[in-house]
Amino acid sequence: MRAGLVPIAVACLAAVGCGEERGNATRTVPERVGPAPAADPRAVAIAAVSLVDYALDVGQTRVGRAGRISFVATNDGTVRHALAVDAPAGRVSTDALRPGERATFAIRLPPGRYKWYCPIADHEARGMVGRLRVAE
Ligand SMILES: [Cu+2]
Repeated sequence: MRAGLVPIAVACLAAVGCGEERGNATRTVPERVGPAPAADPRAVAIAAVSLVDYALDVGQTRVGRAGRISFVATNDGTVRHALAVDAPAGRVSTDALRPGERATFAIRLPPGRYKWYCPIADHEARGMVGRLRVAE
């Protein structure tokens, strides 16, 4: 019996590192859901989103402060999902997340209203879309 010898995948060992700078956005690779979200420490706010079949289950649709906002997306559905935000410099998105995976990215957003959605297949049309308001 080899109980307890379940291999644990460590996502951050690759030479490319855990985060990825692209413009002013940083992203993490998908990881299994752990006890705490890996939010960007420089973020002024965290927007957490639960991706379900087929909706964005959001804790809030308003962020009270503009600036660097950390998006934490968890796939609580049964198929692959991702979270995308239409930011001023273009779309920023997580990779496709398998059920039970989580990923984050952080982007600097000025005050305004931003679309966030699942960019996979027809999921946006099926209801995985919303608006996030960033206050002054
Ligand atoms: Cu989806």
